Amino acid sequence: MAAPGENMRVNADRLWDTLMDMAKIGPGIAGGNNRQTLTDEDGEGRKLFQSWCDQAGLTMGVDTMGNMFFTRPGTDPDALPVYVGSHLDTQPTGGKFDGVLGVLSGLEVVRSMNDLGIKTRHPIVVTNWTNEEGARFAPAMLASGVFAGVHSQEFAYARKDPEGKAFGDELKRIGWVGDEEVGARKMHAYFEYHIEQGPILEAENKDIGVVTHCQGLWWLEFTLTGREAHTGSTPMNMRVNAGLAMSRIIEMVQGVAMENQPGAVGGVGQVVFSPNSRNVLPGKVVFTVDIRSPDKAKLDRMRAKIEAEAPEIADALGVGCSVEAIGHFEPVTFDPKLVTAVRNAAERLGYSHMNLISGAGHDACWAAKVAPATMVMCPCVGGLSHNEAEDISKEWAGAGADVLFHAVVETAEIVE
Ligand code: HGY
Ligand code: MN
Ligand code: MN
Repeated sequence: MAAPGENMRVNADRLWDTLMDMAKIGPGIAGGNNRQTLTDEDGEGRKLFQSWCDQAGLTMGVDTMGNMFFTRPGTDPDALPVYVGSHLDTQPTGGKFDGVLGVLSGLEVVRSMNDLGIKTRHPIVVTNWTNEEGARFAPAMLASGVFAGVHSQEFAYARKDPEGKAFGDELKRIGWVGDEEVGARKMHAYFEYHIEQGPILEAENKDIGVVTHCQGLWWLEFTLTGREAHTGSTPMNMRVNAGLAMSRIIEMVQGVAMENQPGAVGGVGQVVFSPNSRNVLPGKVVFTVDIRSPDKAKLDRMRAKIEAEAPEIADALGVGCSVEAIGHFEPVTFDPKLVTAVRNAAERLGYSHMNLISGAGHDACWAAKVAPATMVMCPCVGGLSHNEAEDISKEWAGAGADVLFHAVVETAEIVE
C-alpha cells in the first residue's frame, strides 16, 4: 500500500480553532468543560459537530444509542470503512481535550483529505460515542460497549443518573435516538487519538504515544449500612458508623494497590452519604472503588482481596456491606498491524515516539472486541486530566493528528 508523503499534514491551526469553539459549549467554572452526556450542553455540542461534518460533505448515521457516524465515501462501495473517533461528553469538571481531541481530529483528517483531494478505497467514518465517561450514567464506555455487544441496550437504557433520570429517557429528551441498529455497522479498522491523561510522554519528552495496550478495570460499588444517629449525643461505643467503615475500606484499597506495584492503581472518586447532613451519622454510604492493572491475574486478585476484606472491616463496626461490580473490562492488546502503522507514521513524520500502555479506558477498548483497533496519544501538561486545568500544546495536538492522518489514510488505502 502506498504510504502517505511525509509532507502530508493536517491543518493544526484549524484543528485548534475547532477545539476552542467546541470548548465554548458546556463551559466549566475554571477553564475546562462540564458537557456531561445527554445534557442540553451535550445536545448542543452534537449539533455543532454535525454542522461541521455537513460542511465537510459527510453523511450522518445515528444508532439507537445515539452514537454518531459521519461517512466520507471510498472508491470501493463494498470495502468496510476505517472508523476514527472518540467522545464529546466530558466529566463534570473535565478538560477541553479528553475525548474531544479524538473526535475533532477525526474531522480534521477528513477536512485535510478534502483539501488535498485524497481518495481512499475504504470509506472513512468519523465517530462520536455516547457516554464514554460514565460520570453521569455508569459504566464508562457505555454506548461503545452496547455497540460491541458487551452490554444490552435494555441495560443501558435503564441506567440511572444521581437524580434518578434514565439513560433512555434522557437520550430521547435531547432528540438523539437514531434509527440504526446499534452494532450493525462493521469496521475494517478503528483508530482513536487521545491525550495520554498521564505524565509519561511529557516526562520522556516524546511527541507521540504508540499505544500497544490498555489496562483493565473493575468498578466495585459498595453499599454500607450503618445507623443514622445524632453526631453529638450518640456515645462513641453506641455508633454503627458506616462513614468510618468506608474510610477504613478506602485505606485498605490503597494498601492493596500499593502492595501490587508496579502496574496497579486503586482509589475512590465518588461517595454518597445518606442523609448527608452535618450532624447525622450516615445510615447509608455508597461508593465506587476503581481498580486497574494491565495484568489480568493481578487485577482479579486485587478485586478478590478487596471484596474479601471489606465485609470484615464493616462487620467489625457492626456495619452492613454489599458490593456490585458495575464496570469492567479486561486488559486490551491493540492490533499489532495498526500499532505498526502508527509507529511508522510517527517515524515518517519525524516525531519522537514511545510505546505506551493506556492508563485510562477508552471506546477503543470495546471497538477492539469487534475490529482491529488501536490508539494514538499525545502528552498532556503535568499528566493532568479529569481536571479543568487539563492542557495540551497546539504542537502536541497537531503532531498526533498528523500521525492519525497518516495511519488512517494508509489503512484506508490511498487510491492514486
Ligand atoms: O475511566 C476512564 O478511564 C475513562 O476516562 N472513562
Ligand atoms: Mn476520554
Ligand atoms: Mn475521561
